[in-house]
Amino acid sequence: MYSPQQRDFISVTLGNQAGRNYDNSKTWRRQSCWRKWKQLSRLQRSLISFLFVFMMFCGIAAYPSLSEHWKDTLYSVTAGDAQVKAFQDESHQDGELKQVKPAIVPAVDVPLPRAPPNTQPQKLRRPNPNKRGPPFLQNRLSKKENAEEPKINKKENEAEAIPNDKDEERNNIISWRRMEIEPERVTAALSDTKKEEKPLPNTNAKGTGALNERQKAVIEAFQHAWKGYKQYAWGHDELKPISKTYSEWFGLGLTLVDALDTMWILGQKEEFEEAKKWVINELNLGKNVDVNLFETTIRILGGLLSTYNLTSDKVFLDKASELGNRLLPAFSTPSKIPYSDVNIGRGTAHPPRWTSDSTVAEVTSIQLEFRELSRLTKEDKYQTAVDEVMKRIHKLGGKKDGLVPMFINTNSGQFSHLGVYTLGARADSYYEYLLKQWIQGGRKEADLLEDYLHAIEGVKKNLIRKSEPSKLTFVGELSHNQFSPKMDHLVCFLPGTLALGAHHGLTADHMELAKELMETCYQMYAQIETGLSPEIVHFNLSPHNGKDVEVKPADRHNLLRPETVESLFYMYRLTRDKKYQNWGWEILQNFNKYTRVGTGGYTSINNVRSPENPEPRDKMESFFLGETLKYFFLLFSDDFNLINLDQYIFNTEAHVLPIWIT
Ligand code: DMJ
Repeated sequence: MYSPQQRDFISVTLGNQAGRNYDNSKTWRRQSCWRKWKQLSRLQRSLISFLFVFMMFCGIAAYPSLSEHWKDTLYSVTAGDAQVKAFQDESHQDGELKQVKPAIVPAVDVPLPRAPPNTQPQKLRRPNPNKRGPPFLQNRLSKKENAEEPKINKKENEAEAIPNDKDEERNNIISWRRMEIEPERVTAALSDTKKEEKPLPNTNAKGTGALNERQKAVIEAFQHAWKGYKQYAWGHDELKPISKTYSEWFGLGLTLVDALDTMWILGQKEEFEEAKKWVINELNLGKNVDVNLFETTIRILGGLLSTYNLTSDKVFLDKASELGNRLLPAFSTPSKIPYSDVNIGRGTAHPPRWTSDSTVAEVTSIQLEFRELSRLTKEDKYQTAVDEVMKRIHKLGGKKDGLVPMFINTNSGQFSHLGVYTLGARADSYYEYLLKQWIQGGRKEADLLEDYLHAIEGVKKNLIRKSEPSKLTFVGELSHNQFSPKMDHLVCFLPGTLALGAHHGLTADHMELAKELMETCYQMYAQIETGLSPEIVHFNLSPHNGKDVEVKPADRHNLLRPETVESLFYMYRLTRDKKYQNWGWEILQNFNKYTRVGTGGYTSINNVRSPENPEPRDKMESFFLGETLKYFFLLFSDDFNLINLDQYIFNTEAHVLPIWIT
């Protein structure tokens, strides 16, 4: 039992003495303390002395870090005060006091490097999962208002802000086998963005002011296409506008999801809301179905991520991460090169039935989406899986001057069917994604840039020729050292990609090549009877033949593909030459003339050489809404802030992803 007399601790009472008036006299305090001290036992006095010395010692030891902390606290409170005050002022405006925001530590703006300064692995800038709003908005907020943003180490930022001579040198010119990246060639738009505070980028037509006639024509075309889809194919993959029914590929509402961000950009609010409800209530990602990893990634995952980035509506991110998880089994292969097909319901993956190969373009054109998913979810696994593919392909033998074969084996991890090189089907977007990943990551990943530059040199050396008689520059193919003057319409992504690279600081001759190839892609439409390009053309190399462009009977179809319009969009944005808009306008009119179906929708056609009977194929591909119409709309817009190319990149299905601010 505890007895009040028995004390196993020392009590020191320093309070006022009862009954004595407190007069705050120093003499009284001195005398009183001394008396108290004398009354203490020796043990008590020693202990107090020891405690006193100990505390002094601790105080001296802790002084440096405490003073830092005090400085920081003072800094943050001071900086935050201005904003708290501003908020309080604002709060009072409507006459009532609102809750004051907590003190805010201002984040420091880290400039986007002008050239790839190092080869360090890319660090993701993790967003706060609870934060909403398009990425640029988030970055702006983080500067001023985001109290949860981790405080950036001041010293680190000072070091970045004041580069030493060597850093400056590295930032100015990077050599790659005698090739120079010249930052001064970065177009005015990029430099301007750094200098002045630009308004928030517009992400839909509502923010752009008046629409011009051509943009209105695109909206009308979209509404017509959507009308057919809604009436005859709602929730299914593709519209068959002639037979007024639908076709199913994966059973995931491919057209609907592919078109979400187009609706947003075109300002089709009602349609967007309706489609969003379908995504929430009907989109079943757990169904027992084999899907193609690449197509599902670029169209559905890309579509969901893009829509999330534009709208900040978390429902799209949730769906995207569910899909990302369901696609991951594709990467469980002996070589880490993913299988082409995955059953999203069962979580099993496999190559196509006839081979254990995957297509090179397919395994190297899923990176932008998986990397962005990692950034948004803070889960590394998506990025790790796709980065591994790029690392392996970077090191792989079997390339020719940076050009890759079309197939890769999922068991051995080696290229297969060596000796055929093309920028068309099965390889195209490998090149596109090298550049775009480099841009997405803040232009730091040197291997990507090196592979891209090497490949473009390989294209120039092995695949570029001029046709006769008009000397159109085109990209042919190489098969076991034999040149073929065959060019897929798919290759028409290249002028846009080259121009984008030049805009981000690569050499000016990329832009020159882009201009020449753009002219060629336009001629692939202009020289054809319907004014629409066939799927594949063969260029004439003989000075004695009359025409530059030849079309084989099997290649006369047009699938409403986007690549030429896509490149026209980049070329107009980056050169401001109106001829690109005019060329696009001609093409849109020809789509309306030969592919529009009266009852709703557009159809691919079998014969671009027959204006009398273009032979409708009865299918509207999802990319017509996801890509072609979106690029038309952006091409005709003179608001260069509508999906600003310094803040966003497009995936290969025209879905909008942010460039990371690193
Ligand atoms: C789209 O799915 C993508 O653009 C892909 O990169 C190539 N094929 C179609 C459009 O032609």
